[in-house]
Amino acid sequence: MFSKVLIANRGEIASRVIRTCQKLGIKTVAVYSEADADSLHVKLAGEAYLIGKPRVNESYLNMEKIIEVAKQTNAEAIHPGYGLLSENPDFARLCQKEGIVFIGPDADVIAQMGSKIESRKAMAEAGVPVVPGISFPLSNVEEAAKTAEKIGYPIMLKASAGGGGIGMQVVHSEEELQKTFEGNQKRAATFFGDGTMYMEKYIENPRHIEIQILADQHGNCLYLWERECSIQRRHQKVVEEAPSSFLDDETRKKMGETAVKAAKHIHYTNAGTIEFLVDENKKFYFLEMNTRLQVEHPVTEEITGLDLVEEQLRIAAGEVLRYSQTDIKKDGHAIEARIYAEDPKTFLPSPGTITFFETPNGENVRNETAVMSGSSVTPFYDPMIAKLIVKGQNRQKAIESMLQALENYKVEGIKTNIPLLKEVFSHPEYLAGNTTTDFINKYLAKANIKR
Ligand code: MV4
Repeated sequence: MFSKVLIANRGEIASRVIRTCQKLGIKTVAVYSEADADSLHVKLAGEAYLIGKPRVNESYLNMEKIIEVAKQTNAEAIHPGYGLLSENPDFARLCQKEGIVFIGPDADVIAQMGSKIESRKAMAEAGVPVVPGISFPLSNVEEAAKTAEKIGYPIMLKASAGGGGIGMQVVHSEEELQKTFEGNQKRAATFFGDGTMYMEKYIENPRHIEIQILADQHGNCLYLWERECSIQRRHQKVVEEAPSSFLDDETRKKMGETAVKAAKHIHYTNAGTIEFLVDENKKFYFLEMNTRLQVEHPVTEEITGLDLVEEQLRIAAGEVLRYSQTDIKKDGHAIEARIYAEDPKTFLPSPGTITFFETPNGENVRNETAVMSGSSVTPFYDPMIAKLIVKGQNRQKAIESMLQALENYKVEGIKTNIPLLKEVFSHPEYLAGNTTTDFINKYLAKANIKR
């Protein structure tokens, strides 16, 4: 095992990784920007180094600077957390070149899964169901129109380098395609530096269900069940739960085994997530693979009893997975709510100083946060300030605990989405498990006005 690890991240996830390192007796090195000098991850780490100005381009995304700190402090490995450099193949490659272990998969696998077209190709090859569509770039609108005719409208136009819904559009007719193709191509080129477009059949009212996998460097791979992440707004997840109330055990097992087949085919290592779209008939289709630890990993930890960061560290250090598939338990129901510093009416970020902060406690309540009374929320970073995770014997009990915990959650000085969360967890359609990806728009759009 490593004796010292650098955490190339900030906020709650940096604190989360430090906590597991401490549990395992691993020394920790934090890096921070000028805006984060008083942050919790800086206090918790064994050592902490200022790496630059508040803007991520001048600090948390400065690969050379982070590598330099790792070398100076003799850190043997870097945990990238999520976001920032976590899915940057250049950073993974640079670590490797400099003799530092990147805690994640191989750089080439990150690059392969970072391209939607390449990942679709690999998955189809592996025998994993992908959404009907094409796995080659569309060179122009004429080719797009011909392809759409074959697939059948409605189709979804997507950017191969895409993320966050940018360059992505549902198209219902050839006329609409003629109007929108080039605009999406341009947006993709601007945002991602790559205007490569492809298309898929549009799946209506899907659910977003993802499978957590763990793969060691010795060919062993496990699935850790699923998370349902359908409650989201503008591609920003708001609520995640495990298990999904929509899946039956047969589909669950099939999806898990499919995810393992996918991971083995690409020689995946470390923790990863295979995202699927699941239609009304429970047919599932590969959507994307995330090659990092995810924000919502705690719900999986709660039902399996595993520490995913510990497993990541062990895998990266070359250990063999200590479990077989039948050892992976699935106990109870866990729900995560993301607490955002945002105006619940306009959904705009609400930066400022948190004058009072108190999280709910209780046996079934877990808080992941790096803010406290007196912390400031700056506009430089993601507005997610905390995650509230609850566990219950079943979904209903977990929802009850969640509502109670939200009632006891105190944040003053800035606005948060807590009022929205309360509405989600008291909504009859949520209670009934009708959690499709349009939930917030469909059921809470009107409520937004008065909130
Ligand atoms: C889709 C889809 C329907 N059909 N693809 C949204 C994020 C991007 N990475 C993929 N997304 C979607 N792809 C086809 N062929 C619907 C979505 C989608 C969605 C997916 C997961 C979670 C929330 C979503 C919200 C809107 C649209």
